[in-house]
Amino acid sequence: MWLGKKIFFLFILGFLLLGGIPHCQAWFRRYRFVVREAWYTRLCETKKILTVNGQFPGPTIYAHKGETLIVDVYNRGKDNITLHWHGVKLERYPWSDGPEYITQCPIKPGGKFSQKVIFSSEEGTLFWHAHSEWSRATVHGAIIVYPKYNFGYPFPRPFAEFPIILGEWWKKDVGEVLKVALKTGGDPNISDAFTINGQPGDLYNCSKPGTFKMSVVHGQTYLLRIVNAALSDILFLAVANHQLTVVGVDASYMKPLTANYVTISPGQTLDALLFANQPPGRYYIAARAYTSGVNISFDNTTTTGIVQYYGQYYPPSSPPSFPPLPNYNDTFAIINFSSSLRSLACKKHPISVPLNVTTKLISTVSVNTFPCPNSTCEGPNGTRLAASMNNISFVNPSIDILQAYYKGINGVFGNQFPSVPPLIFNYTADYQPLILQTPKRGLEVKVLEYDSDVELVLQGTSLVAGIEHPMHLHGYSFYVVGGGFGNFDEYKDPLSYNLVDPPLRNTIVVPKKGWIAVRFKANNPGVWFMHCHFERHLSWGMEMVFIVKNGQQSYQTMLPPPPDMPPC
Ligand SMILES: *[C@@H]1O[C@H](CO)[C@@H](O)[C@H](O)[C@H]1NC(C)=O
Ligand SMILES: *[C@@H]1O[C@H](CO)[C@@H](O)[C@H](O)[C@H]1NC(C)=O
Ligand SMILES: *[C@@H]1O[C@H](CO)[C@@H](O)[C@H](O)[C@H]1NC(C)=O
Ligand SMILES: *[C@@H]1O[C@H](CO)[C@@H](O)[C@H](O)[C@H]1NC(C)=O
Ligand SMILES: *[C@@H]1O[C@H](CO)[C@@H](O)[C@H](O)[C@H]1NC(C)=O
Ligand SMILES: *[C@@H]1O[C@H](CO)[C@@H](O)[C@H](O)[C@H]1NC(C)=O
Ligand SMILES: *[C@@H]1O[C@H](CO)[C@@H](O)[C@H](O)[C@H]1NC(C)=O
Ligand SMILES: *[C@@H]1O[C@H](CO)[C@@H](O)[C@H](O)[C@H]1NC(C)=O
Ligand SMILES: *[C@@H]1O[C@H](CO)[C@@H](O)[C@H](O)[C@H]1NC(C)=O
Ligand SMILES: *[C@@H]1O[C@H](CO)[C@@H](O)[C@H](O)[C@H]1NC(C)=O
Ligand SMILES: *[C@@H]1O[C@H](CO)[C@@H](O)[C@H](O)[C@H]1NC(C)=O
Ligand SMILES: *[C@@H]1O[C@H](CO)[C@@H](O)[C@H](O)[C@H]1NC(C)=O
Ligand SMILES: [Cu+2]
Repeated sequence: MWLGKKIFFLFILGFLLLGGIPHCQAWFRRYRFVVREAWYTRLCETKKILTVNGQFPGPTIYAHKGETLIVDVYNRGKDNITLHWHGVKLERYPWSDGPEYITQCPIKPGGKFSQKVIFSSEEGTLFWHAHSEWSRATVHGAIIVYPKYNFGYPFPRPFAEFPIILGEWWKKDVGEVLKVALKTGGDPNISDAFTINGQPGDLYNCSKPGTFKMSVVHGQTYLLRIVNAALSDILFLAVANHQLTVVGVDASYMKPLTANYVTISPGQTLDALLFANQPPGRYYIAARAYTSGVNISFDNTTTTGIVQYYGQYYPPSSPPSFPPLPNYNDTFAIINFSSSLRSLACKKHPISVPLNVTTKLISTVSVNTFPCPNSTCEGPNGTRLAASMNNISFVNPSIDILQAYYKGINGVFGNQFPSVPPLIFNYTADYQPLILQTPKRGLEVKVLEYDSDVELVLQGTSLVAGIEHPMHLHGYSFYVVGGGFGNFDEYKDPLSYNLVDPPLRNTIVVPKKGWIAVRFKANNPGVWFMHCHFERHLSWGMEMVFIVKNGQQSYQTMLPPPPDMPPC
């Protein structure tokens, strides 16, 4: 500790002597992220994957609440790349946000971009990931945001913490999987394994030696920082003989929720306490998919890690016990868990749910199809699979929307994203007329006035294949005030909203044939992406963009761009 302080002091002294801090520029902690390929062996096969610093999962970023960091991103790979700080609001600074062609053009091979990551209200676990095509399959890592210095957690201080990063592994190159799917118009190949901290675990071939193990001391409490970085599946996770107490989601604290299992969708994060209070031994952590899709193939394998107690116990060689997990199709298990989450909503951790909504929006989220010449595509009935919000299947521009907006370049995007579905129909009916199935292609944003109080209802539809959608909003967290099955009823349903202690999240699962209502105050000016966090749905067009205008005051306006924005 002392040595560390001395070295730090000498460093600062040297820094000042060697020219000092540049004029008017604060000093920030920096991370060096080199995006490059590396060889990895999983499931008995060796292949090249894209990584950051050769690591899979990538390096963990540590911050304290309210801190600003700089990540110097070097692209030493063969393809364009962008990086996104998932759940970090980046107040007034969308320039670092990362989604390709939304807030920046990609970092080309050989290029570099120094991304300023501005933390504000986030506290808990988040993650960072690539935001171009499917590269986030292997380019991701945890972000851990500690309380401010000299502040504690709103729960007993854990003895130690472990990131639990859930991922998905394809034996084939993921870029190739996407390319083939987009070419044929069919469903992309399912993954070959799920992973915990990069390892498939004992139940897969050739995987036993690498299985992730966390060693615990009997009687102590551990904080699991769980991230779902998978591309295609909502997951159930449980630990044999142990319950988990969820204390935070999406870097926002929750009232403690003790459960036998947790559910987590792609894009979501959970902070959960594990009490090492069982007889010393070895216990499996296991995770596998949930799906409501009928006749949709999915990866039904199970990834495992091991909780192993320090000390001696017999027989040490017996296999660890296995936790019960809900059935693959147990919708109740998913809904019951996520609707049991409640914000702390106390004096120290107050909430501010918008009560006087000024902007009401409703958007459908649908899987769709486009016709193919001679019905030669591999989607249903020879069509090409697609997806949409309010019947618009999003088309990427060739220069990023943020730049176009900031510089006033016309013709890049339209501002006519509809506030309500363009056609009222029975969204959740068992059978839908084929004529409704084909969306429009377009690029329309929704412009929001600064400080408007927004309510957004996301309505799932049963077009093509009704399935759930984990919807993620950049630049904001939102309060999840309501949700249900069937069609949203604008008169009846708001009566049962939770405006007292709704969970604050950045990603929420719209249930199959159901809806979700969220609220947020549009007080972060910029260009902010909203999309399904199932990667195939994103590739098919299930996304839209909010432009939040500047406010009147200088502290309510977007900051200027950095000098090194990647050129288009
Ligand atoms: C997709 O899966 C099929 C059948 O298992 C396999 O033959 C094909 O090589 C896979 N293609 C890609 C790109 O993963
Ligand atoms: C493991 O390998 C065996 C033999 O090659 C094969 O039959 C089996 O399907 C594999 N299991 C998994 C989970 O891949
Ligand atoms: C629903 O979840 C709560 C909180 O985890 C739990 O107490 C309750 O038993 C669950 N209900 C059912 C029927 O599983
Ligand atoms: C699912 O597939 C089976 C066999 O192909 C078929 O008989 C059944 O009708 C399908 N169900 C639905 C809901 O599409
Ligand atoms: C997983 O899916 C495969 C292929 O559909 C099937 O053969 C297998 O029985 C399933 N396994 C489990 C555990 O459901
Ligand atoms: C879920 O799967 C089980 C076992 O495969 C089946 O018996 C049950 O009918 C399914 N439930 C629903 C709601 O599809
Ligand atoms: C709600 O908003 C409207 C429109 O901005 C405003 O006229 C009204 O006074 C507000 N009501 C409350 C209680 O804030
Ligand atoms: C579609 O089918 C017609 C008649 O079989 C054929 O003449 C035409 O070349 C086909 N077009 C394409 C794009 O395959
Ligand atoms: C498939 O296409 C044919 C011809 O356009 C149509 O009659 C039929 O209803 C379609 N079926 C489905 C399930 O889309
Ligand atoms: C919508 O479809 C559902 C499921 O088929 C049905 O129960 C409901 O009555 C329909 N609603 C209306 C208004 O037609
Ligand atoms: C979407 O727009 C297309 C083209 O205008 C139309 O044919 C289709 O019926 C619309 N579908 C819905 C669900 O609004
Ligand atoms: C990489 O990004 C540049 C800049 O936007 C673009 O011109 C180029 O087409 C991209 N390359 C690929 C393969 O997408
Ligand atoms: Cu989706």
